[in-house]
Amino acid sequence: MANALVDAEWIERENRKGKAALDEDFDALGRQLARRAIDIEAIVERVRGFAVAVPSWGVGTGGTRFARFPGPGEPRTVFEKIDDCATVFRLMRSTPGVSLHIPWDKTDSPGELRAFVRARGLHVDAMNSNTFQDQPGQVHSYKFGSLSHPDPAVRHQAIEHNIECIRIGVALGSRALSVWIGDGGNFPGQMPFRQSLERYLESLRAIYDALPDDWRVFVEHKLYEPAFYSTVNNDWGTSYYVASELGPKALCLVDLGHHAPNVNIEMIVSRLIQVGKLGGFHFNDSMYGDDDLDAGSIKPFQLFLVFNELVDAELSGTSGFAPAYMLDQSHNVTDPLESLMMSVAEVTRAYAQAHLVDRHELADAQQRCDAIGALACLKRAFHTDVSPLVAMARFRDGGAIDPIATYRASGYREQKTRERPAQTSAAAGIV
Ligand code: LRH
Ligand code: MN
Repeated sequence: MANALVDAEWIERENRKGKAALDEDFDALGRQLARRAIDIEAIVERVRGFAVAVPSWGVGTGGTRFARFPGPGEPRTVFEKIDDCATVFRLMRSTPGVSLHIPWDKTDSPGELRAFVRARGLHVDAMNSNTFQDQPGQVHSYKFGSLSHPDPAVRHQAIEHNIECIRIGVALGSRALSVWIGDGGNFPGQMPFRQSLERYLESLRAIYDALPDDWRVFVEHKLYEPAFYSTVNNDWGTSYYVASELGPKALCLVDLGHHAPNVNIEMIVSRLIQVGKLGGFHFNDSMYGDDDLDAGSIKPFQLFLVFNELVDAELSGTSGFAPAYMLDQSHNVTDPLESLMMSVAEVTRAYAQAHLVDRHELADAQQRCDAIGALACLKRAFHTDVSPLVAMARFRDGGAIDPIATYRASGYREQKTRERPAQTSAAAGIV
């Protein structure tokens, strides 16, 4: 008998089907790791401490500029989005944070929303501003930019919007603002490179000055799109320059999809760690551009190599190292909750595998210029199937051994389809 609530009782009931197999696989992995002088229980505790925030815009069906094909039981309000995020949290246990986007998640009663979020064991992670779309009744258009627009009135409007996001965030208990702008040009000559960067920085300074003491602001670089010739904050170098100019509360956010193909993103991550400006991540995956596909679905080895840098920094006690981990994906053809759960599992897998790297052996191979020795050391960790370890961490926190099977068997989507009338209009666009 299905249980569309996906509550603890349902999860426990479904877990009974897989517990014996989990114990067997976990013990076998434990013996394998013990032969490598690795205590599986120590890694389980690390994994139980790991968290990645889910994007509120990730529980609905995403689209492209061509079309968006809404799925059944789409959430229509921020409250329904939070309900879906809570379902992912009950099954995965490592997603207590929800990242919100304004105005997509704007509500007249932030107090009510805060209580609604807390009642489900969640908290509001970073607030995302939006000056890449025009809202009904907006005075100035962002067609030609926002924080870097040549017209001070447009910049002022965009600054005010970001300050409003901070105000809403304070009311919701958030402590970070994430700023991505699409500002750029489509043709040579359209956007003055130096002046537009200067204007962008000047606008960010006004936003920075409005930050409460315990807040951080993340600046997110992106190579291109929606501008197709030049983008104001197009790479990590520009992001680092801006974050350094702003001050200690400003940090760089790395969206994995915001780089040219074949860029060594794990090296960018290590650079930002080294200069103390790594603020956080938008995890996803891509084949070509900013495809916003599910994390670990296309390049799982790259995701592992990124976490290899992060775990190395964490284990070596890098001061002030506290990156915000978030997903930022567009689920165009899957059940968004299944994509989120699969992606959380892949990110957690990479985090766990990075703990299996024998860092003394690696440093020794690097010192002896033993390229194959070094690669083999990383590959041994990457080729270790840590699924039983990650599932055991979930199980011990009251989550599902097999989240997607438990979710599918619950009839949750069917129930939401009955509760939430299908959306008729499906304008093109990411959400
Ligand atoms: C821009 C971006 C940004 C979000 C948006 C939904 O491509 O990555 O982080 O605001 O996607
Ligand atoms: Mn992003």
